[in-house]
Amino acid sequence: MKKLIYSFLFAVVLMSSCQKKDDATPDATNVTITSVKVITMPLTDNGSAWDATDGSGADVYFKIENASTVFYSHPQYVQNVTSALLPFIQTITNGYKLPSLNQSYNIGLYDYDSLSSDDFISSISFLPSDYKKDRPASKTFTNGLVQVEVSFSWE
Ligand SMILES: [Ca+2]
Ligand SMILES: [Ca+2]
Repeated sequence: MKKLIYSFLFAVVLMSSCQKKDDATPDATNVTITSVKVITMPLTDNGSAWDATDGSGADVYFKIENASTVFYSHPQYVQNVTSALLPFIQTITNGYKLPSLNQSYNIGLYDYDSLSSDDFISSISFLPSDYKKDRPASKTFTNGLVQVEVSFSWE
């Protein structure tokens, strides 16, 4: 018996990739915090000086943190903050890339105290994924007496 060998010609179907021309910027997958501007903050600790020893104002720096982790602590403080020093900006050299967009972060303001543990002043909180569509260059957050503008770099 002879086997008949049939050759088949397969037509190559070009898959059209259905690429949509989308003008909208895609959702961001990462965000880097580049600076924090303190616009307002409580200048006293419920009426008392932040530094009771010399009656001076707070020596302010910020942390990026949540309830369990300090992700970043700014290495410099602005000394003896009074209303005349507001607003001030603290810039993060090379920025700090957040580990995830899908968890909340606090920007905590602290009063550096050389002889005791630093005083917590106040904080604002945000969830980066809320802004991944809009990719704002900066966003102002308010919590009571505290108003902070956070600058972002999205990618
Ligand atoms: Ca203090
Ligand atoms: Ca002080």
